[in-house]
Amino acid sequence: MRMSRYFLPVLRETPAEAQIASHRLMLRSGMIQQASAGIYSWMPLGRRVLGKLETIIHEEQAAAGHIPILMPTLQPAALWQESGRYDDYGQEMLRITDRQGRHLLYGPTNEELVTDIFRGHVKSYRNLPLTLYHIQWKFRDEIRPRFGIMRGREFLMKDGYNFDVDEASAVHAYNRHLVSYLRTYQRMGLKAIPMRADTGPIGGKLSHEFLVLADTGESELFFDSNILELGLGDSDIDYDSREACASVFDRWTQQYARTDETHDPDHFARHVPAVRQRRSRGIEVGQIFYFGTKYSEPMDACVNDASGQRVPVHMGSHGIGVSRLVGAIIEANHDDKGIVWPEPVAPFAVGVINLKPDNEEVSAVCEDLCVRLEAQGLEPLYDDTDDRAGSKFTTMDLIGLPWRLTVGPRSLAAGELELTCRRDGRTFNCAPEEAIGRLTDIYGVK
Ligand code: 5CA
Repeated sequence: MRMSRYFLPVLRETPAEAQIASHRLMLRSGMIQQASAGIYSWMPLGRRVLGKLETIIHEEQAAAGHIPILMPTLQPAALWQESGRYDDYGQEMLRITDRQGRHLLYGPTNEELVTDIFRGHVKSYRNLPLTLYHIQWKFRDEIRPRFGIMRGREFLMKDGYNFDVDEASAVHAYNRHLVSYLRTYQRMGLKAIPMRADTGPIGGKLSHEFLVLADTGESELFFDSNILELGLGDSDIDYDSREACASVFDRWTQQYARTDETHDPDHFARHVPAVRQRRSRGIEVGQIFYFGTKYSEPMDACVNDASGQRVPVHMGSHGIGVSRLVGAIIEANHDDKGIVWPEPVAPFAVGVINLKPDNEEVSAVCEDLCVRLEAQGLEPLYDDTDDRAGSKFTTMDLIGLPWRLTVGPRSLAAGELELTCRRDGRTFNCAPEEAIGRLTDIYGVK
């Protein structure tokens, strides 16, 4: 992509309304623009990052055997009256009446709608297990939207819903989601820690939130530092194996890790050695629930089990805050010059800076570089503008592409360009060929 033809409305000044780094940097780098309180437009750069996150989520959901669908943002109130949540949900729900006087709502979550889809079609345990999910905009009329997209009113969520014949298979679905979420966050360059959670308006008794450590997070966390040592290994999990998923669940949940909502100070003091007690803040980037028959019973979503008996299905729901994740990733990856994207979620793989766009030889090398990078599937953002070099570097640092290629007449005379790492400033002077080779290695191009 040529910068001269792109739409990258960066701001030079720091917006006064932004209190935390991610909000500030998203506004400054032209990723988002506020439409009204808690509601944002996603500009080209921000939209690209959302797209990267969605791709990772879809790939990990497919690996776990979950099936993508797409439900609408507007839902009929009647379904929520069936479950009893229409009145319970309170003022966070945006209620709408259409010209026919029909009552609708902008979905804050989708348990009812997906249960309605399920009950119309699935009648036998033989068609289970089934997990349907989508990535769709939600609306919650938060009383205090803040920190930009971090606590928005309209926000993008991946929400999935499992349908199982009994509790044991629904618990397996729960564990499977925990594993697949850990893998999803890890691929985004984040360490997200599952913590026991309250269930709030979604319901049920079993729930975990996933928290990313960050000083600016809204949740207060208490945990055993041992949990920071846990990883997923390089194992390819067998998602069909109840034992394999349960063992990952056990490993991650046997260490003390709670938010202020569920924290038990006595237990923490008695069972976690003082040297391992950690207190910190964190950003909630996902939550999983098991709520049994809370929706299937009132909505009559039943299947025939193996003995021919009609039973309500056991369900859970599982959410990832997709738009909030963009903020969480920036909170965890920035410095005083701007964002520092982890490679897997970067909006472009590499920035190419042309220091002398009016020099034919330099421009030819830059253009050739871009063609060859694109051929490898590595999208470059090519700064071919007439801006001053200093301003080009400032913008590149602000938008935080992980790697930068700088091409100018002086180094080119020696057949070289500069490859620079955004995170640590490491610079390699090398031939274009070698730079492309390094980048394909870094990005694992096959
Ligand atoms: N139905 C369940 C799971 S699908 C559900 O709605 N869960 S939730 O309420 O926990 O939301 C899932 C995730 O959406 C949260 O973990 C959080 O990361 C994100 N989220 C929730 N509210 C907001 C908000 N106001 N702004 C941005 N992200 C949000």
